[in-house]
Amino acid sequence: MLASRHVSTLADLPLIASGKVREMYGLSAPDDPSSASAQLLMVASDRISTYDAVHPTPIPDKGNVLTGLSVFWFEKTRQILPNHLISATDGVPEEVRGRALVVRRLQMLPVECVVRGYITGSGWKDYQRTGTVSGIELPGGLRESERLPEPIFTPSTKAESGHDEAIDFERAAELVGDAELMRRVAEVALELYSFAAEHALANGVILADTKFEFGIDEGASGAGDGLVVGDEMLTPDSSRYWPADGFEPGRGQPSFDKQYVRDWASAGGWDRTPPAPAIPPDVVAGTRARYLEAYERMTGEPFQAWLDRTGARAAG
Ligand code: Q0Z
Repeated sequence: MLASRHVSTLADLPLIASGKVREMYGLSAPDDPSSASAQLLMVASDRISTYDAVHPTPIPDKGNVLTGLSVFWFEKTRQILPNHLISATDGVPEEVRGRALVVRRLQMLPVECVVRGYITGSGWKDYQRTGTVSGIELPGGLRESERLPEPIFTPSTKAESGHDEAIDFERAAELVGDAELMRRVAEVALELYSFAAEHALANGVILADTKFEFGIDEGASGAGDGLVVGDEMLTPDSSRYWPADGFEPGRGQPSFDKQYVRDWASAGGWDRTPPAPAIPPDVVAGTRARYLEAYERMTGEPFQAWLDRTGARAAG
C-alpha cells in the first residue's frame, strides 16, 4: 500500500542533525513551485538531561510541552520578528505529532544569542572572576541570581563539542561577518527576551536567561533582511525558568522543571559524571507535572488543548 503523499514516516527521512534530546530531519520540498526553500522536521524527544548528561528514563510529554511552548512563543512574538515555523501539523508524521515542527531551512548565524536578565550560571562565574560578562561591565556587589539593572546580550560560540564560550559583541560581529546585522540581532534578541520575561513574570515564572538562534531566510519575500528566529524558542531547555515564588538572590535558584530530578540525583549520591542514573517513577511524575504546569502557566490553556490540536499520541 502507498504511503500518504504528504506525510512520511520518520524512518524514511534523512537524519540531518541530532542533539542530546532532539533530532532534525530533512523533508523533501513541497510540490508548490512558488515555495523556494527546503524544509526540515525538528523533533523533540522525551529525553531529559541534567548536568549535561542524559538520563536513561524519559519524561512522558516533555517533547510535546517543549514543542507547544516553542509554538506559543513563535506565534506571540511574530510581531517582533518572523520565525522559521511552517506547521505543527501539515507534513508532521503521525508518530511524532505534538513534538515535531516543520520549519524553513535557514542559513543559521554561527553564534548563540544569549540574553540574561539575571546573573547566574556561567555569567555568574565570569562576573565573579572579572566583573564582566561577554565584555559587558556590570555593577559591583551583585549577588548570585540577582536581577540585572537591564537585560544584557551575551553571545557565545557554537561549540561542536564541549561548552559554548562567551564572546564579546565585536567577536560575534566578526564571526557573523556583518556588524550592522549583528547590531540588529542584539536589539531584537533583547526585545524578544524582555517581551517574554514580562509575560512569564506576570504568570509567576522568572525567565532568568535564554538562548536564541537566528538565521537568514534566503527565500524571504518582500522587504527586510530575511532575519528570522529559528530553532526552539523560549523553552525550559533553551532558557532558565525559575518559580517567582520563593525567589531569593544570594543563592542558586531551583529550576522550574528539572529541580526534582536534580535534588533526587544529588541525594542519591550521583557525582554528576555520566552515565546519568535512571529516574524513579515518583520523580518522573513530579517532573512531568512541572512541565505541564510550565505550559499551562505560560499559555493560559490546558496542555490537553495542544495535544488535541496537533493529534499527538498519548504519553507513555
Ligand atoms: C538547528 C539542532 C535539532 C539538532 C541547525 N531552520 C533551520 N535551518 C537550518 N538549520 C537549523 C534550523 Cl532550526 C538548525 N540546529 C540545532 C536542532 C537537533 C540540532 F532539532 N542546527
